[in-house]
Amino acid sequence: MSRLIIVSNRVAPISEGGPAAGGLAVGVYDALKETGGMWFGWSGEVLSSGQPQIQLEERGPVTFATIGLLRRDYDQYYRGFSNATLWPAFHYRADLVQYDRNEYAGYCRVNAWLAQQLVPLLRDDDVIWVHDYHLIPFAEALRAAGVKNRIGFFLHIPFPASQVLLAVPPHRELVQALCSFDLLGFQTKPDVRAFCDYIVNEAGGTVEKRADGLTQIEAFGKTLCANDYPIGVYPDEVAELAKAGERDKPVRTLKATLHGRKVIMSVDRLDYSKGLVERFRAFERLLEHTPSQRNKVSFVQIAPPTRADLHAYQDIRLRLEAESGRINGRFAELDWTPIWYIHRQYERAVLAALFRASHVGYVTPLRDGMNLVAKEYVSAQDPENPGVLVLSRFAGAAQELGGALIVNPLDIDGMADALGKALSMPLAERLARYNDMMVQLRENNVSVWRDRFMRDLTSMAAQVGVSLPASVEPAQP
Ligand code: ADQ
Repeated sequence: MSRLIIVSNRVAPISEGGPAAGGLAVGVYDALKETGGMWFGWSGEVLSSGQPQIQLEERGPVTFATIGLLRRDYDQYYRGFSNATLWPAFHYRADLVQYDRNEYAGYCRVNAWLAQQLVPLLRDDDVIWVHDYHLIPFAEALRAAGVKNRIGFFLHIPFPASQVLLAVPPHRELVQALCSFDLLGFQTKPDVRAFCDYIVNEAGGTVEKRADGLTQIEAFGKTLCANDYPIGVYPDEVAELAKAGERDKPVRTLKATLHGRKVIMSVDRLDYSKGLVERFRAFERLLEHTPSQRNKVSFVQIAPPTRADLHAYQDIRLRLEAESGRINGRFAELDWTPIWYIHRQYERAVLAALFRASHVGYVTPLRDGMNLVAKEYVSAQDPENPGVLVLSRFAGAAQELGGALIVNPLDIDGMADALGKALSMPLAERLARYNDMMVQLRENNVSVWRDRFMRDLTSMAAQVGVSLPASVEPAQP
């Protein structure tokens, strides 16, 4: 039987229900544990010397195949080109892009090396699904090693407008490498449009909509397809977790400490793309302009630090510490702390219960491929008395969650108004918005995301006579 092989930069150390600060880890593991297969990638270990060896570990239907990275590879491929060049550029922060051609060479070298490590583990009929910006050259490297299997790619982060992508010096090589995949998946239609715009206007290729809805691309001598596949969550599972977590200590403590005050809740990895500074200022603006809200509401921001060895991340951390201290100093009273700023990870059940206990989900990234927190917040609500989601128009999730109060995260007054509206929204309107969003979340859960992508990838395989994983039916035209 054919297998699904997932390749991602990091194979997450996931335990059921445990903390997992990262949307890719959450989405991919939820998808893989149902079908079974192999998950290949970096173990998270950084070795100062030696020859990294693959470790295989079976956990239920999933085989984890992980390998360490040498220090130089980690610095160039992961810390350097992936996170100091691609991440800011793809989140429209050309001002933060740092480029070093040695790091780009390291990025390509590590992709080729990882591909060579995977090759001996592959069977002829495996279907390979590669994830995210760390691995853009991966299909090119597998093809160079003679691999003929179907290979798909899913980009978890936004694909930027051409004029922003041009800020990355090897933009052409990157797009050419993407064209070695058979199927490219993006989070939203605007991402697909941005990619097609580059193909037509910068690469001189062609794009054409097919009868089955896929966009067919001809460029760099290759033919491939692209489509949008918005990643989802399992809303009913999140709701169950939220109910179960209500008895956990952090949730009881939160409720006891609040003395009936309302809660605005945010949960993010600490990242400059998440719009945290603007978010803090909009909360400040609410307190400034609406004195009746003072001592009536607290804002809880949970943000575990990530990529702490990069300057831009140290910078955002310092700015947030300064902002939360300043705002608390300005408004706090002996019995009330306006902003609770917490740097730690929580178990999924605890997070879900915290979402359920809060009146407003405040999710305002400056750019975000999708944003699973927005979907988890809605899913976790009490169906009889749901909270309100305030959501940035620049999160991919805004394309689906029309029942949220959609805001522009650069409009501080607009966000403060939306917070005020959310805090006083009548039950009937909250219910209507919640029910509307839950229909959408149930229709497009993680299985649907995985199955749509796999169907499209394997139906292409069927056309060329490659056999398919038994669990995945080819798409009907
Ligand atoms: P991320 O940028 O990591 O993901 P997001 O989609 O919000 O962003 O996922 C974060 C995940 O980590 C959520 O499931 C959340 O519950 C969890 N998490 C966050 N903080 C946590 C904490 N303190 N403790 C425990 N868990 C925590 C990338 C892209 C997104 C895209 C996802 C999936 O940047 O745009 O939605 O991949 O494709």
